[in-house]
Amino acid sequence: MTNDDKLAAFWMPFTANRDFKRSPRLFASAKGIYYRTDDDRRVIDGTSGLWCVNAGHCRESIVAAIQRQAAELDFAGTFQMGHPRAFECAQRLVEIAPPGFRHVFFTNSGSESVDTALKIALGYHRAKGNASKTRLIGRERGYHGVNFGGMSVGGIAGNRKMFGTLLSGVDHLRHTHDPDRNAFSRGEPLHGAELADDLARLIALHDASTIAAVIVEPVACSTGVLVPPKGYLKRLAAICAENDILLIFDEVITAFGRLGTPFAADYFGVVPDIMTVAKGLTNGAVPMGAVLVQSRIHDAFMGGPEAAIELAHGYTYSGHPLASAACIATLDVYADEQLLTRAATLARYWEDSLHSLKDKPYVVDIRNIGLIGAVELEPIAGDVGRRAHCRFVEAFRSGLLVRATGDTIALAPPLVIERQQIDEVIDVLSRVLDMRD
Ligand code: PXG
Repeated sequence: MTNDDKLAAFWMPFTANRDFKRSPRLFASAKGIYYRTDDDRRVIDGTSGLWCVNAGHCRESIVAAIQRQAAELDFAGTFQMGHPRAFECAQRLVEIAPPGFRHVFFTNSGSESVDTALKIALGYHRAKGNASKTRLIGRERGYHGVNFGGMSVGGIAGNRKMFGTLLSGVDHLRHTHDPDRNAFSRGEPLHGAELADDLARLIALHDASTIAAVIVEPVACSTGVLVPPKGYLKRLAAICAENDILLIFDEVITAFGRLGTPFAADYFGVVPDIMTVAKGLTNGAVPMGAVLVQSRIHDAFMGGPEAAIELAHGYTYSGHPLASAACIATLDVYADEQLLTRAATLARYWEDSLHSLKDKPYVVDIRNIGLIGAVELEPIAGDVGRRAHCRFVEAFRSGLLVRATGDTIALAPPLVIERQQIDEVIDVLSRVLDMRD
């Protein structure tokens, strides 16, 4: 069998399949912040897998919890039945969530969390007697997964254009990226809080009585790491509150310590109505997502007959035993090693290290917050994305995993990274950025 034959069957997600299968990049194992490739090279994980392995790879206690659970209770549904781990898992999440988040709905991914959150928002207004509040507002350049709801409120053209008319009744805020005023900002950019007033424009256009919810990523990561301007999220939250519009924070990447606080909501001092999470929820070890809701949202559904199902929504694997066990073990590791706040102690070092790359060829911007970083390169005219992709491939060959999105190189190392390992990441990246084309 040729390489091509062996790899043909798996239609890979978000991948240039033909290009990949001509020269594949395969990992065979991982430990801590390092992967090993199938040809036994060591690669530093500069992206926590896909922004999910916050505590580092193959943590023994998480592995053991999954193994134990698989042997004890492999599956039990959570439709009109239950098993203790899912309840424990929800309770543990509520304990670390910002004030007022007392209820958790389980899903299996970020995309499912987003679609669930949008449905809860619609159901909430209907339950409150405001059935005309159905419009959903996303933001340009937002990424909320790939299901129809998330894709519709998402704002990345390439992810939308092939798939028809999407959901109706959706509009988008302007994105917040303003390199003319904010290039090379350290942390939150100074300029652009007024972009939150774009919501007032949409309210003037559609009327608040038709708008159910606004969904944003506190930090828009997939689109190339756009850090919100100082004051922007507070202003957005105030406009939502004044107009009875639910604010959904999509925290699929930002939750579980990425910014140096348990949730981005804590970092920005904004309490949304709903939060979506996934990824770091189980340290990436078993697929799981969740939607955290404020009590008043949950309670609005609880008014009907007690024997009636309050929310006609859920997944076969909502609160799956293996995922629940992985989640509990993950939250234990986060607590024992204080990982939910560790990024705060490294953020300044990370920031200084990243910004040392400022004068490398083609670099037009560097952005950072918590343990997230981005180096944006000037695109090759007529070939957007190629420059960053080439550096991604070269970084992998040189022993560093990064993400390339457009012409931005994104980084988000595991929260257990040490300073000298940050130096290692920056060293490799620095050499890769010296590439000329
Ligand atoms: N919301 C946000 C904010 C995300 O970042 C999703 C929803 C969807 O999650 P699932 O689990 O359905 O993939 C995401 C996922 C990247 C990258 O490198 C980002 C994501 C996934 C894969 C790659 O930018 N984000």
